Amino acid sequence: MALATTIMGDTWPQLDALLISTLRNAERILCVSHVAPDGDAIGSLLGMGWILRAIGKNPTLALQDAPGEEFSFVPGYADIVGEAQVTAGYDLIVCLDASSPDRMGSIYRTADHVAIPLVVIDHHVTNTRFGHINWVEPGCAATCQMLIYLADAMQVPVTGPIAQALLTGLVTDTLGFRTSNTTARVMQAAMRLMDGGGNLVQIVDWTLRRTPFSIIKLWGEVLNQVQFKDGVIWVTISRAQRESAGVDDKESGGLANQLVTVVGADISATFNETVDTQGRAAVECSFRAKEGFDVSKVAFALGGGGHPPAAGCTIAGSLDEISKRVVAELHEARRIGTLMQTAEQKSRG
Ligand SMILES: [Mn+2]
Repeated sequence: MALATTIMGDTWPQLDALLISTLRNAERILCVSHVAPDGDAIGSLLGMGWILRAIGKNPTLALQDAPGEEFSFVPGYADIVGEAQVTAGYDLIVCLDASSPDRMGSIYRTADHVAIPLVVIDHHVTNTRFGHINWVEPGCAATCQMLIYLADAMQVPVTGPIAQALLTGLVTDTLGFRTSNTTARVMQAAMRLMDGGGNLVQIVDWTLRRTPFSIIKLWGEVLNQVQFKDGVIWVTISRAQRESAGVDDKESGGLANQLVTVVGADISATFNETVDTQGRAAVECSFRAKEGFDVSKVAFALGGGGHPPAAGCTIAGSLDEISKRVVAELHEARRIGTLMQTAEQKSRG
């Protein structure tokens, strides 16, 4: 596949013939989603697996990091394999919900896989179009929403395990249909998945209404050091604090989601002390923004990615140094958002 093809918003579904024929003609398919997998990563990976099985394929579904136990209710969860079970012998790789190739982590091995056609299916506005076929729909609230339209185009009914897997990603990426990208089309998609057997109550109970006690202890540790200035609220989480609370590396229980609900906060951030792939000190940054503010540009400029209301990145350096530097960027993003809102109000009179 010499020419890269990018399928975007309005051109769908006219250009989908190449995508569909590529999927239909492949025999040995590797599906992969992103490191630190969330509900949309796992839901789109498993949903794609079920769609491909419906057309007679037997794909390998792989993730670098083992999916959380809170997703064990999703049909096909036990079929997900790790790096060790990934070979070089595929004729197609399908990458789901990942905005850049590094997000596939150790599953994508350039030496083994670079010659294999790569299909990218993603809804992140920051997607770098790193596949041979790139289908990127920033207008969709989840990659799982895109897979409903893919199933339609392939005449695969969105029922049973497909419905449950796809509804999981739609519910988790919209935080239970509450994010600003929850359009009427998202609700129509959800209704179709529920009609097809998706169990909304089960998904909400297992994924959203669920906080490990260790997370509550961690919040207790860190929240007395929370800082709030000029519409930006942030907190740092050290490895020592995580250890004392008994919380795994990188886990913060979605604290940035909680912080952005603070009255007067337009942008929130958590800074999680960690080590990068080379073993150097690094900080995992997670950003959230209220409607009208954009944290995806900040994350992308720092080597990460995401959406205007939710984005993140990992940067080498110390917790103190990185948080200071990034908070300055967030204040700038907040200033730009405020200016744009003022301009919009003026133009409306
Ligand atoms: Mn997603």
